[in-house]
Amino acid sequence: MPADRIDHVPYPPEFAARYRERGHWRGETFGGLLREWARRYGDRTAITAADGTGLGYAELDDRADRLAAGFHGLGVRAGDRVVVQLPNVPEFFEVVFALFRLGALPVFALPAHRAAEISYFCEHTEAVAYVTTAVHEGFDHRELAREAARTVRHAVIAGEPGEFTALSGLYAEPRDLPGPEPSDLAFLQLSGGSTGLPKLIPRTHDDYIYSVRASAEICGLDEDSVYMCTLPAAHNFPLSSPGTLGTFYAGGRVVLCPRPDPGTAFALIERERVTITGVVPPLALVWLDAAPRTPYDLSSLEILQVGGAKFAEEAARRVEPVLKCRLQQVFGMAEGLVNYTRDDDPDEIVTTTQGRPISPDDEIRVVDDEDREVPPGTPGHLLTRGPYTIRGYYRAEAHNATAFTADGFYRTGDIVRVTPTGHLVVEGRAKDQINRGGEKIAAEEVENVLLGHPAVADVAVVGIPDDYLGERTCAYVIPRGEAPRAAEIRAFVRRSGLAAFKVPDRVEFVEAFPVTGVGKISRRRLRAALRARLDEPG
Ligand code: J2J
Repeated sequence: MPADRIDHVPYPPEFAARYRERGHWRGETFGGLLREWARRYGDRTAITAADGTGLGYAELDDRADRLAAGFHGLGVRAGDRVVVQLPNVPEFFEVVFALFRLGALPVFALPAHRAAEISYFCEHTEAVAYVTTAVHEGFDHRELAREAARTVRHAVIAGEPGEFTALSGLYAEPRDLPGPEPSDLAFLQLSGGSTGLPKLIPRTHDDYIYSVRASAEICGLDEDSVYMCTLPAAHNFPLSSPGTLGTFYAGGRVVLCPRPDPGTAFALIERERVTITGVVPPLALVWLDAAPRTPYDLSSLEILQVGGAKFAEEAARRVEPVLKCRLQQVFGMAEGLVNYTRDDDPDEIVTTTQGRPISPDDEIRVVDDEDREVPPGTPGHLLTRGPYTIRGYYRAEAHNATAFTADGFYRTGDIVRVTPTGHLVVEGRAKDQINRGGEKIAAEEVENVLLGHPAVADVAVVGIPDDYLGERTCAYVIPRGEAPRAAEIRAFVRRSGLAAFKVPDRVEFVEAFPVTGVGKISRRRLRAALRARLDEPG
């Protein structure tokens, strides 16, 4: 078996034993949990869709069973991968819990992903099926199903299926199916990535359930909580911090928001008496601007979580006076570690830090370029290890050798400082990734596409400061011969099948890259040099 085919790096037995001993891992699976919730909460509403229709806990449990039988009938088995790309609709949860129950692994694609990403997920994971919607936000996802169908056995469509399998036709008589073990993988989550190809993050039932349960406790969720899923449901933040799964854990109700604009979101907050939701910083800014003039009653909202990218202190200070709710900063990553500011933290901490870790067993190291610990309070690279942080990416042994330390710490690529109170402040980033308002873009992935353009001799993609997004992307292109138009470069990326958010916001043509020192400059230093020139008028 080639090296990169070692699927996943398990927790070392002594760590697993410790996490069980401490009561973090309780031997639960998501399929088993849903059964227990159905018993405990019965007809209480688990999910309210945008159109107001509700789905009870027992009903969700039953539909997951029927769908598990349907997927089983298609030949989907424990351990199989299924790429799931669904918007914020109840079917997302029915499909995901059905797969959990079967022990098959959902691969969480985002609605914005296009042919390049979807084909890659299908091929890299050797997925047996792809589940998507018919049309979403004006885009026909059956086009993607046509691409995926080259490698997967089944494309399943929520809505009008065209030539594919209808999700609605899959609900079958429930069967007794052997479920997965708590230590088995539950799903593959997406990494923001810093290399040419996106990395997949294998999470187990044990570790993820711990992060979900502990998050629900930290955020004070209970049966009266109404969590609005505003960001795409498959993203790690709204899925688990504490997100939809944390809300189910607490017996609360999830409201699915189809679009995050203030008109749509505020109307749902009023109609459903939403108590908590999570957004990325640019969205928080839009909401802050819209709230004073909105006709909607937002008084039910108790907590606004902001995370995914650095939330500027000045904006953070506006949340409580403008939205009349508590701000909670969330600094998390799909690889594991999640930090929250707590309800009883002083305002100063809530507005100026990105919180502290979920678990007493989250190990944090802040180090210099040589992996030596820096003095307390000094910014450095954040390394972390703990009861819900992965030990390696899926089928990525070569990459894992540099993304993790020899003793299993994950190199987050974030530059942080730890305050005397133990809170983390994100000071910057050392990874080749652009954080475009919470959407992560690997510079290299876009560069690799652009290098395929006949008029591009060389290219470097960097993040440039942006008041609203925090950062946007700029492609510095050395043309081969006459420079093409910027619009052509952008259209080329779009045509390549990458998600639209990866299309460079700006294109600059240069004759040469600023090369300092002798020899071949590393791409990282090149990107740094280009960023440093940004003060020049473009
Ligand atoms: C600065 N940078 C942040 C923050 C994430 C909860 C919340 C967010 C994510 C997420 C998540 C940041 N300030 N508050 O999975 O469960 C940047 C860091 C981090 C990367 C992870 C969750 N919150 N970031 O954003 O996997 O650079 O997860 O390493 O998408 O986002 O991105 P992602």
